[in-house]
Amino acid sequence: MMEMDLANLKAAVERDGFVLVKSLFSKAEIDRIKERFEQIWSEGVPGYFSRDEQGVVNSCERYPRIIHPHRFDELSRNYLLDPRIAAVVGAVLDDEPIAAQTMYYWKPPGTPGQAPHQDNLYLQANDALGCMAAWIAIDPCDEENGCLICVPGSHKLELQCPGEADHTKSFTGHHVATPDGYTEVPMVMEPGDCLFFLGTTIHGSGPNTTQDRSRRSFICHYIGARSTESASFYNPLIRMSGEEFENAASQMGSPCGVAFEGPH
Ligand SMILES: O=C(O)CCC(=O)C(=O)O
Repeated sequence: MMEMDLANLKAAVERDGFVLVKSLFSKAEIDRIKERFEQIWSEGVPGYFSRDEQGVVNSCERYPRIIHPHRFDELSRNYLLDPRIAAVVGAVLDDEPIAAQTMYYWKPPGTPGQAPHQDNLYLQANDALGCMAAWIAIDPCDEENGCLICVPGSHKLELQCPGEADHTKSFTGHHVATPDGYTEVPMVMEPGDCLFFLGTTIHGSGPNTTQDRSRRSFICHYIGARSTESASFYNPLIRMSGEEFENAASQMGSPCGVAFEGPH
Protein backbone atom coordinates (compact mmCIF):
# COMPACT_ATOMS: atom_id res chain seq x y z
CA MET A 1 0.00 0.00 0.00
CA MET A 2 1.32 3.48 -0.85
CA GLU A 3 2.90 5.34 2.07
CA MET A 4 0.72 8.15 3.39
CA ASP A 5 1.53 10.73 6.02
CA LEU A 6 -1.75 10.36 7.88
CA ALA A 7 -0.91 12.98 10.50
CA ASN A 8 -0.37 15.57 7.76
CA LEU A 9 -3.54 14.58 5.93
CA LYS A 10 -5.51 14.89 9.17
CA ALA A 11 -3.96 18.32 9.86
CA ALA A 12 -4.94 19.50 6.35
CA VAL A 13 -8.55 18.38 6.86
CA GLU A 14 -8.64 20.07 10.26
CA ARG A 15 -7.42 23.31 8.65
CA ASP A 16 -9.33 23.30 5.33
CA GLY A 17 -12.11 20.69 5.64
CA PHE A 18 -10.64 18.63 2.78
CA VAL A 19 -7.43 17.09 1.48
CA LEU A 20 -6.43 15.82 -1.97
CA VAL A 21 -4.43 12.58 -2.18
CA LYS A 22 -2.83 12.29 -5.62
CA SER A 23 -2.78 8.89 -7.40
CA LEU A 24 -4.37 6.94 -4.55
CA PHE A 25 -5.66 4.54 -7.22
CA SER A 26 -3.75 3.28 -10.25
CA LYS A 27 -4.67 3.82 -13.89
CA ALA A 28 -5.53 0.11 -14.18
CA GLU A 29 -7.93 0.35 -11.21
CA ILE A 30 -9.65 3.42 -12.65
CA ASP A 31 -9.96 1.78 -16.09
CA ARG A 32 -11.57 -1.25 -14.45
CA ILE A 33 -14.12 0.92 -12.57
CA LYS A 34 -14.90 2.77 -15.80
CA GLU A 35 -15.40 -0.48 -17.75
CA ARG A 36 -17.60 -1.96 -15.04
CA PHE A 37 -19.93 1.05 -15.01
CA GLU A 38 -20.14 1.06 -18.81
CA GLN A 39 -21.31 -2.55 -18.48
CA ILE A 40 -23.82 -1.72 -15.72
CA TRP A 41 -25.14 1.15 -17.84
CA SER A 42 -25.48 -0.83 -21.05
CA GLU A 43 -26.74 -4.14 -19.60
CA GLY A 44 -28.61 -2.90 -16.50
CA VAL A 45 -28.86 -4.82 -13.22
CA PRO A 46 -32.32 -6.35 -12.69
CA GLY A 47 -33.98 -4.96 -9.60
CA TYR A 48 -31.30 -2.29 -9.08
CA PHE A 49 -30.47 -0.27 -12.16
CA SER A 50 -32.14 0.04 -15.51
CA ARG A 51 -31.49 2.52 -18.24
CA ASP A 52 -35.04 3.45 -19.08
CA GLU A 53 -34.78 5.64 -22.12
CA GLN A 54 -38.51 6.35 -22.35
CA GLY A 55 -39.10 10.04 -21.86
CA VAL A 56 -35.40 10.77 -21.74
CA VAL A 57 -34.92 14.31 -23.01
CA ASN A 58 -31.29 15.08 -22.23
CA SER A 59 -27.98 13.49 -21.41
CA CYS A 60 -28.41 14.11 -17.66
CA GLU A 61 -31.42 11.78 -17.67
CA ARG A 62 -29.70 9.43 -20.08
CA TYR A 63 -26.84 9.07 -17.62
CA PRO A 64 -28.48 9.17 -14.17
CA ARG A 65 -26.13 9.00 -11.22
CA ILE A 66 -26.09 5.49 -9.83
CA ILE A 67 -26.79 5.43 -6.10
CA HIS A 68 -25.51 2.63 -3.85
CA PRO A 69 -23.90 0.42 -6.54
CA HIS A 70 -22.09 -1.42 -3.70
CA ARG A 71 -25.43 -3.12 -2.96
CA PHE A 72 -25.34 -5.01 -6.25
CA ASP A 73 -21.78 -4.74 -7.55
CA GLU A 74 -18.82 -6.45 -5.91
CA LEU A 75 -16.21 -4.14 -7.44
CA SER A 76 -18.00 -1.08 -6.01
CA ARG A 77 -18.26 -2.75 -2.61
CA ASN A 78 -14.54 -3.57 -2.69
CA TYR A 79 -13.64 0.07 -3.33
CA LEU A 80 -16.10 1.24 -0.66
CA LEU A 81 -14.23 -1.00 1.81
CA ASP A 82 -10.75 -0.25 0.43
CA PRO A 83 -8.00 -0.17 3.09
CA ARG A 84 -6.37 2.96 1.58
CA ILE A 85 -9.60 4.91 2.10
CA ALA A 86 -10.12 3.32 5.52
CA ALA A 87 -6.67 4.50 6.62
CA VAL A 88 -7.38 8.16 5.76
CA VAL A 89 -10.98 8.30 7.00
CA GLY A 90 -10.03 6.46 10.22
CA ALA A 91 -7.14 8.85 10.88
CA VAL A 92 -9.12 12.01 10.13
CA LEU A 93 -12.20 11.03 12.13
CA ASP A 94 -10.01 9.38 14.77
CA ASP A 95 -12.66 6.68 14.83
CA GLU A 96 -13.58 3.39 13.18
CA PRO A 97 -14.84 4.29 9.67
CA ILE A 98 -18.26 2.91 8.79
CA ALA A 99 -19.27 2.78 5.12
CA ALA A 100 -22.59 4.42 4.25
CA GLN A 101 -22.91 5.19 0.55
CA THR A 102 -21.51 4.84 -2.96
CA MET A 103 -22.44 6.87 -6.04
CA TYR A 104 -21.23 6.96 -9.62
CA TYR A 105 -21.57 10.21 -11.58
CA TRP A 106 -21.18 10.33 -15.37
CA LYS A 107 -21.60 14.06 -15.93
CA PRO A 108 -21.32 14.01 -19.72
CA PRO A 109 -20.76 17.22 -21.77
CA GLY A 110 -23.57 19.74 -21.46
CA THR A 111 -25.02 18.45 -18.16
CA PRO A 112 -25.59 20.54 -15.04
CA GLY A 113 -23.54 20.26 -11.86
CA GLN A 114 -24.62 19.88 -8.26
CA ALA A 115 -25.07 23.15 -6.38
CA PRO A 116 -22.91 23.67 -3.27
CA HIS A 117 -24.18 21.84 -0.19
CA GLN A 118 -23.02 20.08 2.99
CA ASP A 119 -23.35 16.29 3.05
CA ASN A 120 -24.15 15.91 6.72
CA LEU A 121 -27.51 17.57 6.13
CA TYR A 122 -28.36 14.34 4.29
CA LEU A 123 -26.36 11.70 6.20
CA GLN A 124 -27.21 13.12 9.65
CA ALA A 125 -24.24 11.44 11.41
CA ASN A 126 -24.53 12.80 14.93
CA ASP A 127 -20.87 12.69 15.97
CA ALA A 128 -19.19 16.12 16.17
CA LEU A 129 -17.21 15.57 12.94
CA GLY A 130 -20.24 14.26 11.02
CA CYS A 131 -19.68 12.22 7.87
CA MET A 132 -16.79 12.16 5.43
CA ALA A 133 -16.49 11.62 1.67
CA ALA A 134 -13.85 10.01 -0.53
CA TRP A 135 -14.36 11.41 -4.05
CA ILE A 136 -12.40 9.51 -6.68
CA ALA A 137 -11.74 11.11 -10.10
CA ILE A 138 -12.33 8.77 -13.02
CA ASP A 139 -11.67 11.45 -15.69
CA PRO A 140 -9.37 14.47 -15.59
CA CYS A 141 -11.50 17.22 -14.02
CA ASP A 142 -11.15 20.97 -14.23
CA GLU A 143 -13.44 23.99 -14.18
CA GLU A 144 -14.55 23.43 -17.80
CA ASN A 145 -15.96 19.96 -17.27
CA GLY A 146 -17.36 20.84 -13.84
CA CYS A 147 -14.77 19.73 -11.30
CA LEU A 148 -15.71 19.73 -7.65
CA ILE A 149 -15.35 23.04 -5.79
CA CYS A 150 -14.74 23.25 -2.03
CA VAL A 151 -14.93 26.19 0.36
CA PRO A 152 -11.86 26.02 2.62
CA GLY A 153 -12.66 26.59 6.30
CA SER A 154 -16.42 26.13 5.83
CA HIS A 155 -16.29 22.87 7.85
CA LYS A 156 -15.92 24.99 10.98
CA LEU A 157 -19.37 26.49 10.42
CA GLU A 158 -22.64 24.93 11.48
CA LEU A 159 -24.78 23.27 8.82
CA GLN A 160 -26.15 26.19 6.78
CA CYS A 161 -29.77 26.51 5.82
CA PRO A 162 -29.86 25.83 2.05
CA GLY A 163 -31.61 28.13 -0.41
CA GLU A 164 -32.95 27.09 -3.81
CA ALA A 165 -30.49 26.13 -6.54
CA ASP A 166 -30.54 27.44 -10.12
CA HIS A 167 -31.91 24.44 -12.03
CA THR A 168 -30.12 25.51 -15.21
CA LYS A 169 -26.83 24.86 -13.41
CA SER A 170 -27.67 22.14 -10.87
CA PHE A 171 -29.54 18.84 -11.00
CA THR A 172 -30.26 19.09 -7.25
CA GLY A 173 -32.49 21.65 -5.59
CA HIS A 174 -30.49 22.86 -2.56
CA HIS A 175 -27.89 25.61 -2.71
CA VAL A 176 -25.69 26.68 0.19
CA ALA A 177 -24.25 30.09 -0.67
CA THR A 178 -20.55 30.73 0.00
CA PRO A 179 -20.55 32.68 3.28
CA ASP A 180 -19.06 36.19 3.36
CA GLY A 181 -15.31 36.09 3.73
CA TYR A 182 -15.00 32.56 2.26
CA THR A 183 -13.98 31.57 -1.28
CA GLU A 184 -14.69 28.58 -3.55
CA VAL A 185 -11.61 26.70 -4.74
CA PRO A 186 -11.66 24.40 -7.82
CA MET A 187 -10.41 20.86 -7.20
CA VAL A 188 -8.46 20.11 -10.38
CA MET A 189 -7.85 16.36 -10.36
CA GLU A 190 -6.44 13.53 -12.45
CA PRO A 191 -7.89 10.00 -12.72
CA GLY A 192 -7.03 8.06 -9.56
CA ASP A 193 -6.75 11.15 -7.34
CA CYS A 194 -8.99 11.06 -4.28
CA LEU A 195 -10.41 14.07 -2.47
CA PHE A 196 -11.39 13.52 1.16
CA PHE A 197 -13.77 16.06 2.70
CA LEU A 198 -15.94 16.46 5.78
CA GLY A 199 -19.72 16.48 5.83
CA THR A 200 -19.76 20.13 6.91
CA THR A 201 -17.43 21.29 4.11
CA ILE A 202 -19.39 23.29 1.55
CA HIS A 203 -18.75 21.69 -1.84
CA GLY A 204 -20.48 21.19 -5.17
CA SER A 205 -19.83 21.52 -8.88
CA GLY A 206 -20.76 23.64 -11.89
CA PRO A 207 -22.05 22.38 -15.25
CA ASN A 208 -19.89 20.47 -17.70
CA THR A 209 -19.43 23.12 -20.39
CA THR A 210 -17.17 21.04 -22.65
CA GLN A 211 -18.27 19.48 -25.95
CA ASP A 212 -16.44 16.21 -25.50
CA ARG A 213 -15.16 15.53 -21.96
CA SER A 214 -17.20 13.63 -19.39
CA ARG A 215 -16.44 14.13 -15.72
CA ARG A 216 -17.02 10.73 -14.18
CA SER A 217 -16.45 10.09 -10.48
CA PHE A 218 -16.90 7.29 -7.99
CA ILE A 219 -17.88 8.60 -4.57
CA CYS A 220 -17.97 6.90 -1.16
CA HIS A 221 -19.34 8.27 2.11
CA TYR A 222 -18.52 7.23 5.66
CA ILE A 223 -19.53 8.00 9.19
CA GLY A 224 -17.54 7.26 12.36
CA ALA A 225 -18.61 4.43 14.68
CA ARG A 226 -19.11 7.03 17.44
CA SER A 227 -22.17 8.29 15.54
CA THR A 228 -25.05 6.75 17.41
CA GLU A 229 -27.51 7.94 14.75
CA SER A 230 -27.54 8.51 10.98
CA ALA A 231 -30.19 8.81 8.27
CA SER A 232 -32.07 5.56 7.65
CA PHE A 233 -31.61 5.93 3.87
CA TYR A 234 -28.02 4.68 4.31
CA ASN A 235 -28.87 1.49 6.21
CA PRO A 236 -27.48 -1.13 6.22
CA LEU A 237 -24.19 0.51 7.18
CA ILE A 238 -21.07 -1.62 6.77
CA ARG A 239 -17.90 -1.96 8.85
CA MET A 240 -14.72 -1.91 6.74
CA SER A 241 -14.37 -5.62 7.59
CA GLY A 242 -17.62 -6.21 5.67
CA GLU A 243 -19.92 -6.88 8.65
CA GLU A 244 -23.10 -4.89 9.06
CA PHE A 245 -23.05 -2.05 11.58
CA GLU A 246 -26.15 -0.87 13.38
CA ASN A 247 -26.93 2.49 14.87
CA ALA A 248 -30.20 4.31 15.42
CA ALA A 249 -32.02 5.61 12.36
CA SER A 250 -32.38 9.38 12.37
CA GLN A 251 -35.85 10.52 11.30
CA MET A 252 -34.20 13.18 9.13
CA GLY A 253 -31.86 13.00 6.15
CA SER A 254 -32.20 11.63 2.62
CA PRO A 255 -30.08 10.72 -0.42
CA CYS A 256 -27.16 13.10 -0.82
CA GLY A 257 -28.64 16.04 -2.70
CA VAL A 258 -32.25 15.66 -3.74
CA ALA A 259 -32.78 15.94 -7.50
CA PHE A 260 -35.21 18.38 -9.10
CA GLU A 261 -38.31 16.68 -10.45
CA GLY A 262 -38.80 16.60 -14.20
CA PRO A 263 -36.58 17.62 -17.12
CA HIS A 264 -33.82 20.13 -16.50
O1 LIG B 1 -19.52 15.25 -8.03
C1 LIG B 1 -20.25 16.23 -7.89
O2 LIG B 1 -20.46 17.03 -8.78
C2 LIG B 1 -20.89 16.47 -6.55
C3 LIG B 1 -20.65 15.34 -5.62
C4 LIG B 1 -21.06 15.63 -4.23
O3 LIG B 1 -21.61 16.64 -3.95
C5 LIG B 1 -20.77 14.66 -3.16
O4 LIG B 1 -20.06 13.69 -3.39
O5 LIG B 1 -21.26 14.85 -2.05
